[in-house]
This record gives sequence, C-alpha cells and structure tokens, in this order.
Amino acid sequence: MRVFSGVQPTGNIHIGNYLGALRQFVALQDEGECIYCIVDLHAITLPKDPSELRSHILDVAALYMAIGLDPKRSILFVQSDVPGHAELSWILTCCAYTGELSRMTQFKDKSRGNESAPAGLFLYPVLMAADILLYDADVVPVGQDQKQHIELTRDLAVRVNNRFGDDTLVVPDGRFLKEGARVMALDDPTSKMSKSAESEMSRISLLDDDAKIKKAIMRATTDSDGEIRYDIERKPGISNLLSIYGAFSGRSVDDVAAQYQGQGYGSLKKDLVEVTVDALRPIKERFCEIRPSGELVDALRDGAERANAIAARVLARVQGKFGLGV
Ligand code: AQP
Repeated sequence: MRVFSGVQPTGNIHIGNYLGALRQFVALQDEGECIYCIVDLHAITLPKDPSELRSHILDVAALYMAIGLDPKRSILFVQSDVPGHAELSWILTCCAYTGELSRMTQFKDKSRGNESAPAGLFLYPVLMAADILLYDADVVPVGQDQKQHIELTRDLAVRVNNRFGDDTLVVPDGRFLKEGARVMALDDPTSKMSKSAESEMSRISLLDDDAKIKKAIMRATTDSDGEIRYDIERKPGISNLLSIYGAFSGRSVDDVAAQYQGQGYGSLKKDLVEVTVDALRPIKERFCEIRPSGELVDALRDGAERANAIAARVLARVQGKFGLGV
C-alpha cells in the first residue's frame, strides 16, 4: 500500500492539522510505504513573503519529524523539489472541467467571488490531484475538509483511465479519522481551525507556549446553557472542546462528556488545557532539537531524490499515454 499526503507551509501547524490528518501519517508508517510532502506550490496560491515561506517549509519539515515521521522509513520532501508535480498538474488541468472546479467549496470560500482572485486558487485542486496521482498512491490521509478534493482526484483518475486504460492512473481512497477529523476555530466554532485565520486565539499551534494554549482554551467560545454534551448543531463550542479532548486522550467524546456531567464549563476547559499541554510538550522538545540541525535539510534532499525517482516513472507513463514528447 502506498500512502501520500501533504501539508501547506502557510504557517505553524495547528492541532486541527495534527488531529485531523498528521496523527494518521505517523500510524500509517506501520502499514505501507509513506510519502509526505510539504506542498509549497500550494502555499503560493495566495501571496507569501519569500523568507517567511522558506522558514515555514523548514518548520513543517521539522514538525513532521517531531511528531514521529522517520525520514528513513517515509519519504519526506518539498513539493517544488520534484518538477513532476507541476507537469502532471498541467496534463490534468486539460482533463478537468471549469464547472467542477467552480463548485469546489474551498475555492468559493477563499476567492469570495473576487474576480482578481489568483487563477492558482482555482486550479489548486488539480495540483492536489497531481500530487497524489504522481505517486500511484492508494491511500490519502487527510482531514474532512479535503473530502471534496479527494473526490475530484478520483474523478480525474477515472476520467483519464476511461480514455487511456486502467493501467494509466491509480484511483486513490481518502482516509479520514472519526475523532478530531474536523477541528473548529476556538473563537468561532462554526468555522474550521485554520493556519491563516487572522486571530491567534482561533487556533492552537503545535509550537504555542503553555500560556498561549491556556489563554486560547479558557477564552474559547461556548454557550450559556451550562450543559456539557456533544451536539454539533446546538452546542458547537462545547462539542469542539469535547472532540479535541477525546482525540488527545484517545477517548470517545461521549466518555469525556459523561465525566463532566453536572460540572461547569470551567473545569472541562481547565482539564483540556492540561491534556493539550501534555500532548504538545514532547513534540515541542523534539522540534527544538531537529529544527537547527543540518540533518533536516539532508533528509529533505534525500527525500526529494527518492520522490523524483517514483514521480519520473509515473509521469513518463502518463506522458506516453497522452502521446507527449518524442
Ligand atoms: N480544522 C481542521 N480540522 C481537521 N483537519 C484539518 N486540516 C486542516 N485544517 C483542519 C487538515 O490538515 C491537513 C493539512 O492541511 P493544509 O495545510 O494542507 O491545508 P488546509 O486544509 O487549507 O489547512 P489550513 O490550516 O486551513 O491552512 P490555510 O489556512 O493555509 O488554508 C489536511 O489534510 C487538512 O484536511
């Protein structure tokens, strides 16, 4: 089984990225050949400061390793170091329909109907499809927010295969977690937690210090009925806190909710601070060792070489089917 996934270096990885997707990356190392990318080409769909981008690329790489990804077992690399991503993306762009791309909810959210939204934002899902299909990936561990993009990837693979034969592209499956698959913003539990949201209080980054973690959780938006139960529709704030608690402690949300029956929101929040601080401490400690070490860049270079070898084979196969080149 081959596994592929990626993270955008658009800021510090937050607990939504971690609980929704990255936790699975680590576990999947025992199940198959894993390829994990830092998708910097996706990060420039909206303007980025170059030195900040470079620094975020290395931060994400160090966090990959800090959460337990082993560069010897998994291939860890930076997307722009493998030219095949952009090349396959163009081929797939020629197979994608403008109608299906206009229906992508992430494009609608980020462009908000703005005529001068970059075309890269519109084509982002095709690049994501290319990222996955370039490695003949069978499984793609991602958060719930990527479900629509995975469907498009499958549709494109099937469309290409219908034209050129089933041996052209592998049709991948998304792998979604149940607990923590969609972590919501702490200050607005109706929107998803996001790296690029303006307010720092909306998220907890894996590198946040204990005081910031405490502040964000204790200030998290809840409701006024005082009852601790999981009900996303009526109680999105409390449900989000229960879900984060459950995911970090390996317990079900119902189990956590039962423990806090009859208690105030303050005690749930206080304990959640402790659970979160304890979960993030070892990650932060490993990050501080890995980030300044030269091994980080060596691991990414080695990863890019291994990724390129696989990507070149798949790309040549696809180009051949399309009749490209001599
Ligand atoms: N709130 C979330 N809950 C659960 N999973 C999430 N993911 C993102 N946000 C949540 C999952 O994390 C992985 C990496 O995401 P990404 O960096 O590639 O892109 P994104 O989904 O656009 O993440 P952000 O944090 O919202 O970044 P910005 O603000 O830059 O757009 C993906 O598997 C994603 O599903």
